[in-house]
Amino acid sequence: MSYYIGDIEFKSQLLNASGPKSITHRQLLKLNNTYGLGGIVTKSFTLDYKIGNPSPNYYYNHKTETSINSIGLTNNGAKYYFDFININSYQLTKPLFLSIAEQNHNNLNTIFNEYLKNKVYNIDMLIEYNVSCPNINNTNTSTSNEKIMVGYDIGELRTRLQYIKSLFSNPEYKYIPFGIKLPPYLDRYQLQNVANVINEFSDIIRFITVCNTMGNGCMLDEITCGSKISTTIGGIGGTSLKPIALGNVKLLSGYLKYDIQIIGCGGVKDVRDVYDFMFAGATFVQIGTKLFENPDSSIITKLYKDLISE
Ligand code: RRO
Repeated sequence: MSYYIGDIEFKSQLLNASGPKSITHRQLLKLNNTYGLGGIVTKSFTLDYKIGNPSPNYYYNHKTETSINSIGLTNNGAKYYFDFININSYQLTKPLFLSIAEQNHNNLNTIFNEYLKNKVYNIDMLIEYNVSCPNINNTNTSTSNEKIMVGYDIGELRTRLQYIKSLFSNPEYKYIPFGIKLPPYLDRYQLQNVANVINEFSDIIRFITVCNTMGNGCMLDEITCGSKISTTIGGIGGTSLKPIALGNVKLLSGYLKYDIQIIGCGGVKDVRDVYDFMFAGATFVQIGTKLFENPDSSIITKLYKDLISE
């Protein structure tokens, strides 16, 4: 069975979520070689390399199957990810989502130009624009430039998309399969407004990923009562996020124009979860927390085999 975003074909609806095991060339190649994974998503990157937050910046609670992270956008910079494509083009077998979290307009333009320069025609490259990282401005390591997250700022979201659309007026850009990764929304009016903005830009938005981790979480150690992560506050993923992600997918699938594909993300660990997201309106799902917890990525292969044997 095949799944599509535009005319890009995927052999499976399972994708990794940006972040876990997707920072280095080696990790990305491993994802490419994971049987059952339909496409690869890179760690969100910026034009320039970012070191991220000090460790510990990730913690997983086994009892609740819930994670917290404040990785802090650790990435090797755009050139590194375009190099990955060029060096490995002969062996990449799956569509590749470049997850971009660049906030600066000029830098974004540079990354889009690099995309065109590096487009290798035998590889399908999509762009997942991340407007929902909970760990950029609001950790206790940042003291200035505090700003509302773009995904929660309807005006800024529209401005960003207008800018990106202006880039698409270059005929070459028209062929970029573009989508955005949204944060979880707890307010229905806000969700409707976001859906309206996405519909306004349905000429460039081919897919949305719903959703990123839920920001402003905190997990404390049972004995010391100290924070499990160095920044105290971080994004919550895994099982605790699933009902919110599912509700967001359900509502957005009702509000959005039908040709915008939805990628569900939040607490996917078994076949039931994949079906839940499909029933809610998603075509694809991403696996984040469970992949972090699964050193050899065998969860993806198992999930795929379970799905095709149903
Ligand atoms: O790197 C991170 O801290 C991070 C990112 Br960019 C994101 O989009 N979501 C998340 O939970 N962590």
